[in-house]
Amino acid sequence: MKHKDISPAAAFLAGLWLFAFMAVSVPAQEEVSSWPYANETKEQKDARMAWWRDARFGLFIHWGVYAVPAGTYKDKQIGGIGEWIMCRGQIPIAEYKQFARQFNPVKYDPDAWVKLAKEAGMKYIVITSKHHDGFALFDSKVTDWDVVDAAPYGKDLLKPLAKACRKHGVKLGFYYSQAQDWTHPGGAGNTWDPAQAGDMDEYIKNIAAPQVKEILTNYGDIAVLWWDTPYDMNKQRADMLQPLIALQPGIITNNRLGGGYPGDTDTPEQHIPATGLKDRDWEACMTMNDTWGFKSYDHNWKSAEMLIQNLVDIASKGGNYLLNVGPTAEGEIPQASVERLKAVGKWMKVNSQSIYGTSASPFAKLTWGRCTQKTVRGKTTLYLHIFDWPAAGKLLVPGLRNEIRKAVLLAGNRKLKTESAQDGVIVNLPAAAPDPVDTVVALQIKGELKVDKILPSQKPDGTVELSAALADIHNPGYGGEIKLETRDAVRNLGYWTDPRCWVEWSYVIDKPGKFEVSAMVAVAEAECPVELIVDNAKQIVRIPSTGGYAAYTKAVLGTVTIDKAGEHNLQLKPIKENWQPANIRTVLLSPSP
Ligand code: H79
Repeated sequence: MKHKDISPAAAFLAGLWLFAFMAVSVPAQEEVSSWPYANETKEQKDARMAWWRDARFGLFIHWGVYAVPAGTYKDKQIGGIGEWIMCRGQIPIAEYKQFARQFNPVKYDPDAWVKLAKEAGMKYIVITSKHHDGFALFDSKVTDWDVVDAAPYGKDLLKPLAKACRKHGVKLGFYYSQAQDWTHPGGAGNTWDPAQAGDMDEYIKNIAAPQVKEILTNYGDIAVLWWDTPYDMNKQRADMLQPLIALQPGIITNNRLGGGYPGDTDTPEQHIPATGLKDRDWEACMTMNDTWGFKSYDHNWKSAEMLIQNLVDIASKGGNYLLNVGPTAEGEIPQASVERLKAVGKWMKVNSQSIYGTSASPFAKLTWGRCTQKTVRGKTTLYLHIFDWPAAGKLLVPGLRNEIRKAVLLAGNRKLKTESAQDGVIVNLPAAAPDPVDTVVALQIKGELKVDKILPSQKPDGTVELSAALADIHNPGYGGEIKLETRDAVRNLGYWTDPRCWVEWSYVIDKPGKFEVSAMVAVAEAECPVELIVDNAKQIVRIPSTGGYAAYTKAVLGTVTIDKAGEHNLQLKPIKENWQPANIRTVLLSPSP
């Protein structure tokens, strides 16, 4: 099916399909002829990925003509992400092109942008060389739809950025929308303007491929090529682009080329995978508000605290964080973004060694925060990221069996006392948290890391408490997200407005039997139906209304039989119809007669 033939509704569904596609990795095709790294050894791959794995934190920049309408078309605020305004507003090409005449970024200061990224602790930048609207931020010889020919500014925007990156030692990557192109004939995604009709193979051959060659040739070392939305891509089309990456030896590409090519990195968008992604390098790309490209009225900014905890959460799961800014048409990064990047940088100044070059946590789940780890010349350091400061000043590192060489608070380099206990290692902390957002303890251990996996288990009375902090949270990205928040000093699974979000816990049972499942919940409106799944056995249960979002009550959900000792799993999945947002503090399994 050619994209021209599909209705907007079908296009929307295709968008959703695409979005689902992004969440999973692409299976490699048997024949990977044009993949330049097809015969790479593990050692070569590790060497090529080394800087990227070390970096853990990068800046995404979405910048283009869409910053001119900035979310408003014909006096109407257009919903959704700002760089999609042409599509969402069904703006004819001729009309959209007029916006370029106001794209005049006279305040563009690439040196300041790179310095800001560096100050935030970021090691690389990925900028939209061309987004879905087809507009190039560089001087392209194959089109006039670029900043040099179509905008009053008239200068290549990527050249000075490349220069600034080189000067400050920050790696540079290019985002390139290879499939969707709403202005060049034949590009995918434009269902509203017949002026864009054309052959996609020709578009790839005459626009996308030459432009990719341009961005990989004219700007010095390029560290990353970030493909996006492989709409209507197939192997034949991908094969016109893939070989070009050989122009930049060692370049890293993501999983969004299409045609069956997995690339180097998986790219969860707008969400953090519950437990990371196994056996794949991955990078969560996320916005600071609700748009990538600048929207004048989007003030829904995440707090700096949340950005720091996201960075840590991602690192603790072995991934990179690509955090976005959307500069204005004048060339300014919004002040709200600047402030947040500086706040993250302030935290990084003290704690960056707990991020750079680290790998995923060796622990199952920690009630008080996250953990990252690093082994240098055989010596392992665990970085304990304390989000929730323990009241008694004693931090249990559950299941850790090593002797401790040294424990240090990164804030102030203060040495801490530790002791071994039955459940693990206890770190003695000062009474107050030096940093309430995330105080980091560097725990240098002796010998090879030894950790017993400790899961929630039965108390002497046979109950198992599954607390909010121990839940694996599954958020889909785009839409609502469950947030692990603190309410009245208690951790809570909140903002559960989207029925696609769900949670699960792992735990251990040593005295099997029949259990009553209850939960400490607060639900305002009406009862909400949810699937309670224990070890794949599903039942539909109802969380009753408790009369308010702050009115926590213990609600009995149902009864389950667990007849084997060992590790088990419990999931709560909303039923779409009649879903009511629920606040959940804990789920409790209690032996039942
Ligand atoms: O560049 C950013 C987005 O513009 C781009 N990827 C990030 C890095 C992107 N393009 N498509 N998608 C992501 C998939 C998302 C599609 C959806 Fe929608 C968002 C489906 C529903 C909401 C797009 C916007 C289609 C309808 C509104």
